[in-house]
Amino acid sequence: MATLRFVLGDQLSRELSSLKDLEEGDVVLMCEVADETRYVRHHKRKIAFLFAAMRHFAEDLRDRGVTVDYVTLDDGDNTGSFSGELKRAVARHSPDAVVVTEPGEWRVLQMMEDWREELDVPVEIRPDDRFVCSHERFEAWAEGLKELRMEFFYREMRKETGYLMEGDGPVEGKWNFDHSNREPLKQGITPPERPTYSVDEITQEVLDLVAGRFGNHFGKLDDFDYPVSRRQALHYLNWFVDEALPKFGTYQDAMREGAPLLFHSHLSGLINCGLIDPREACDRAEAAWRAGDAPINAVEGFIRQIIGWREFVRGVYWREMPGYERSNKLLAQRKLPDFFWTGETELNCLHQCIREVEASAYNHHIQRLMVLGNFCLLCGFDPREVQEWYLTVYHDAYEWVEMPNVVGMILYADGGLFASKPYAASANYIDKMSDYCGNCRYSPKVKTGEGACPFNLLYWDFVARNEDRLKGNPRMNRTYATLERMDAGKVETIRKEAAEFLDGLVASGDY
Ligand code: FAD
Ligand code: DLZ
Ligand code: SF4
Repeated sequence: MATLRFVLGDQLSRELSSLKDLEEGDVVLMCEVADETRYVRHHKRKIAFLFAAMRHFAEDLRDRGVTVDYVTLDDGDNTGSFSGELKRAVARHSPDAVVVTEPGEWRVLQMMEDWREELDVPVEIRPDDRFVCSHERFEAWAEGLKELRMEFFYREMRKETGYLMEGDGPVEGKWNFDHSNREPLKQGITPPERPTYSVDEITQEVLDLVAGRFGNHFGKLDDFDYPVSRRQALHYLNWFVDEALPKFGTYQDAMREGAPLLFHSHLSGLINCGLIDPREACDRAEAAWRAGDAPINAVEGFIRQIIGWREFVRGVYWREMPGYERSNKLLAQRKLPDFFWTGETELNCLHQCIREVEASAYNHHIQRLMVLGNFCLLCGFDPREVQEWYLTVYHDAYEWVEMPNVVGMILYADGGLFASKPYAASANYIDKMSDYCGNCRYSPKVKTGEGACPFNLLYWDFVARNEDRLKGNPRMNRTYATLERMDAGKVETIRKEAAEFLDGLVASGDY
């Protein structure tokens, strides 16, 4: 009895649920399809990374004696869609059954459910057990809660996984060491140099394909040196744990011009596509702490991001879809300006972050949250446009993780489902955590008039603009009390200058 096992580009794990009971005679189907490359116009580097990883994974399976039917993008008969390629493969192999692992996006789950109707063979959709928390477990936890708070979910995950536990309680007596993780980068602290991975023949073919077919997509392909095979990914994980993890916690929120990675892991792309299992990343981090090689603030912080935030946002996505993508509680409608695609702006913090993502398809969390995200929130950009941008530009972006981070975390578009207040901040935060302001035409200290940092104007404009919607939030009491105490003329000036700034943003729709 032969089974066709359809593996998607973000399911590149030998332990995948759909591959668990693989038998002789079974065929693994993998395909590069145009629809997936253009449902948003992904960064060139994301497509290259994923295709290179897919092709290496197929080779890896073949080396282990598995029959892989791999359809390349330039195959003349390629229909361009998952559904079309699965139908062709069913015709080619006449399997008794099709087995898939559930996807990371709601739209693809709809396709999979249609396959059950459209194909003449049974289609089994298995849970994705690479995640620690099943959908049922998340539902059980969230049931009856009006607000979902990551911290409480995280503690449950700690207890269930046993990470950093001592009996029933957390090691070193605390669940969370975040207060030690907010240092700006001190002078003289140099981030470690990353290992690079040379481009082999398989990856070179992919780079040529992407340069030829996706030349008009955002981003650059130059100096591609990211891990693309399981062996390289494991090597990279070990490097991170040894060399960067020890300082990961302390400098987690810091930003420095020209140092995009600092002590961050750069593992999200590898974890999300399946080359690294989230549990093995946490196992190694915990082992480093137990061996005395990494401090608790680093290891707890890292494990919290993975079994806390990562699992939590996935739970939120599947609980809230469909419909979550249309959330817009702050009624934000402004178009995303062109400079999000070109980086051509005088706001140096934005300029640096956009130039970095253009080159590498990566920004670290605080850049995504407190620079780019904060700006999108303050300006009131349309949440659909912001979602599209975030899904397009990052190599680790899939809807299940991008959407809650954008809708819930940065834009407060869901009205506070999991953020107790909007992450809005003036220039002070960016100035404290980075060296961007020193090289900027604006000054973080100037509040209005010549040289005033737009974040300062936009912050109070945002607060005033959303008074009806946010004033009832107890965590905004101090902010609104300050606004009330502010001189009416000053508020008027701020709002006038903010309006001039916003009117000056060019959104041609050409990108
Ligand atoms: P590290 O700082 O080293 O963190 C370790 C790991 O923790 C990451 O690799 C990631 O797997 C996980 N993690 C950390 N924070 C989060 C989070 N908020 N949500 C989920 N996982 C988290 N992450 C994505 O993987 N894909 C996305 O599309 C994505 N979009 C984002 C959009 C916005 C607006 C924001 C604020 C965050 C987004 N994140 C996304 C989360 C986070 O910024 C990235 O996971 C992280 O920057 C990746 O870099 P790293 O691997 O060096 O992470
Ligand atoms: C992101 C992506 C791209 C660009 N291309 C492919 C592809 O050609 N084939 C494939 O199997 N997967 C691709 N992916 C990843 C899918 O978009 C992803 O599997 C779905 O969004 C579900 O998470
Ligand atoms: Fe950004 Fe304002 Fe600082 Fe310039 S002064 S880098 S715009 S925060």
